Amino acid sequence: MRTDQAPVISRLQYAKPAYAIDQVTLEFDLDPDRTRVKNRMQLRRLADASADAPLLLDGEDLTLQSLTVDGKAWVYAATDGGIRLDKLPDAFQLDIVTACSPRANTRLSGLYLSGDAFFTQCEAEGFRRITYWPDRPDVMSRFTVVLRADKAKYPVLLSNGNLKSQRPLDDGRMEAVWEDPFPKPSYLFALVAGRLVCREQRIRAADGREHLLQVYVREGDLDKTEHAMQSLVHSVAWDEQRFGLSLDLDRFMIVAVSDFNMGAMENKGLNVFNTKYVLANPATATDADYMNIESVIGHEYFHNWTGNRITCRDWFQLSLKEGLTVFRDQEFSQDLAAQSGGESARAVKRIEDVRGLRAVQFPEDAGPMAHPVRPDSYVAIDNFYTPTVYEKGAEVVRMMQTLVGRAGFAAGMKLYFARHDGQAVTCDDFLAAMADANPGSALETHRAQFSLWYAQAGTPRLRAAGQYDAAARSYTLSLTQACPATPGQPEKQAQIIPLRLGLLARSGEALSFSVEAGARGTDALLVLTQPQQSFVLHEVDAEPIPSLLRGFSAPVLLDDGLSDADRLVLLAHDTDPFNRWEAAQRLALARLLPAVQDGGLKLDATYLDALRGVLHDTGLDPAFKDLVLTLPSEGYIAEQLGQIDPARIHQTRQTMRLALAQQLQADWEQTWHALAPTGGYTPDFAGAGRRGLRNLALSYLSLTGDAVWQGRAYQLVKDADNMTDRFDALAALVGCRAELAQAALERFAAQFAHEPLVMDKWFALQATAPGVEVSAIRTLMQRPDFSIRNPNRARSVISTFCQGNPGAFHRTDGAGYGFWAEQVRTLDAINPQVAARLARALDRWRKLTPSYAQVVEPIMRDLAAHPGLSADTREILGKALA
Ligand code: B3K
Ligand code: ZN
Repeated sequence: MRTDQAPVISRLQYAKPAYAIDQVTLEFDLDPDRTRVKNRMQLRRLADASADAPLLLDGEDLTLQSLTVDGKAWVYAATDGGIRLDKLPDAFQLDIVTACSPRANTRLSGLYLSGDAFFTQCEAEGFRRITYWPDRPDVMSRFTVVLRADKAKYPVLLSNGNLKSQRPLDDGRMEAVWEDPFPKPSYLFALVAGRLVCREQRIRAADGREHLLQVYVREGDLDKTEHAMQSLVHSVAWDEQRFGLSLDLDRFMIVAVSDFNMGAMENKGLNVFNTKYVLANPATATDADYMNIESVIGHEYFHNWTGNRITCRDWFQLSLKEGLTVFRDQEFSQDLAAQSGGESARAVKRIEDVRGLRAVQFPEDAGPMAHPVRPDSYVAIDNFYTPTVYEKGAEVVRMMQTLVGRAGFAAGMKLYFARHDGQAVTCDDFLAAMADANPGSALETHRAQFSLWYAQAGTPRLRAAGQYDAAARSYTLSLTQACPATPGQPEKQAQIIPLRLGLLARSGEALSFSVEAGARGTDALLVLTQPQQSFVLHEVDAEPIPSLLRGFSAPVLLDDGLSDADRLVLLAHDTDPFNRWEAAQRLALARLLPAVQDGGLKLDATYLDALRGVLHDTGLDPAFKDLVLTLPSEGYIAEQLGQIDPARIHQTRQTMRLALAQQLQADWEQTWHALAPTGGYTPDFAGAGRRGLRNLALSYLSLTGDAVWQGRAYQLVKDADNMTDRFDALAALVGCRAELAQAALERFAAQFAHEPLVMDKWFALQATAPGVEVSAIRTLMQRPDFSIRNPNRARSVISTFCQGNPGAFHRTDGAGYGFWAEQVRTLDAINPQVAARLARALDRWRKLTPSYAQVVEPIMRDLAAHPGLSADTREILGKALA
């Protein structure tokens, strides 16, 4: 058990393991209250370990029944969090028998129950809750797993790898034996046992090998598995085509579980998924759900190579697998979107990813939890599955690709596998492979500087200023970079920043230019390496408007010094869709920010005309228009301000939404009619884009208070043939506090009472309602279908309110904060991982204006002083209050 004084683990303390476990056989006698685990390991002391090196085994919440070395009882000593064995032979067999209680395991880490079935979650440190083991990713072993359980209750028995045998036992139980041919770290172990059904498909891969793909769900959910299976088939094909990486197992299984701490888990050959990222049919899932399923299935599948075949040496290297795999799933989704929606679909996907990065990672990088992509220390590693490790980590990998090109990146991946397949390695090893495969590239030349992206926390700020010399036909771009101090890192060094850019004439035409003599074009990549650096662009025929950081070529905050007029040109004409969207965001911020500070929002005709221009541009995808016409989120607006008054931000944004609704009413109406569905529902890029924009129109039109439009929304809640339209219509009514909202909510709940994932949306929608009171949140939590033990349901109400509804959560009377503290405490006793995530809702309280901050502080200090809080939650609160 972790104690109050849980130690800080430092990256530089890394020491190699002293023993290897070449082979292990685990025998499980599965029982909800007392599962017995017989663990037989073949160990050998490693060559560079000293002869008296102890063997350290982790163990948590286990009852130890017996322990023998080569068949003889052996003395062991208890350590903080496990046991230690001394005076061991060079090579030996270690047998350990333990018991654990899956039913008592409310943390959902280790072996636990969901409904009547058994599931495991071992990453990062759950395996130690199953058996004693050196629970660290650099110990890789070959696993054989024997599962025994009551045949009637647990007819399906699954583990990693290949099924070797299955037979009924005399006592009414069933036994299954699984063997994983690949050595793996303990965090990739999994077992599942229960009443499950599966969709299966056989595929023949490009190399001719046959594979069996299976998606396991509870009875009754089989009609929601087709999209998951299709996504898996696409994932297998994509990794072969793009990176030449094929499936290395005969059988690949996905299992859906409704009690799960996060999205999904890449256990070797047996991925376990939150039902949210598997189950979908048009009646229950939205377009966004379909998209997310595709991307999470891709993500977990891609881990098979980037994570499983090559894994992390220690948990500080987490981004080695996560940043790289997020990059891969982003590329996968872009490629798939482009197959059906062309290049503009790719851009839409990129904009969505950047929007996500800015919404969650930038704030993290600017707050008390700021940490490098490769952190230097942690108390609870589960607290470091963060947007920085994942999303910023993916941007770092993307910059490598930008610097060496797509072919160069593929060559780097090849070298990475040639060097490290089967090993547990570091972020440096990945960077080295990329650089070595691309001699002479900027990445290779500046490799040491590039590694600062892994080492330095904080979002670099980039300032750009341009000067045109008409006589010389040259444009000089002066760039300055600086990175703010973050906890433990007062000083920063200049980083390498790839900056893609183009130039536009005032008329909107792309201007060509050359960076070096000879190569004239309309787009170029500059590589900034100095704190201050100027670049001269030649052969520029007119004073340009620069379009900088195209495609968001680096995860930085850019001050481009452009005027409103410049941005209007970019919005109307930039050939880079990302920067067109970015121009719209900045134009909106230029109107929102002064209004948050001084009140009095003014929307000028030029701005409105520009939006109109986008809305009616037949050359643009509806999905892109949807992004352009959606205002920056309250969180993103807050990030632009020194001090945050969440209520004012909310009111100002609502005022601007209402103004856009009213001033563009005719345009919204036209959009709504023009995008009427033409056929049945398919969740493809084009269809989703049309629905997205049409439903955005509906939400604006409902906001005007017009009874006709609210009536139309109600009608859709009643009769839409798909969940996207039904739910968006419900959200439109709830979002404008329409009188019809209550009736619509009730009708919806009655219809979907037996669909937990749909009800999660229903709960979440009410938790984000403008102005919702804490008492209404408590009422939701009193419903019989609310359970704080189910992470999806707890998050749908509690986290959504505390993290997704800043306008209602932050109140100067502290009602929201008191509720938050109470829920963190309750959840912490049940499931520290979920509690610690919720604790982060207020980690940036110091940025709030004093009227809020003064109220938060005592509540947070009081919570932090509560004895018995988990190390996870304590770490978050400690950093927030430091
Ligand atoms: N690797 C898992 C995350 C495990 C989280 C443990 N707290 C899912 C993923 O990133 O693919
Ligand atoms: Zn991952």
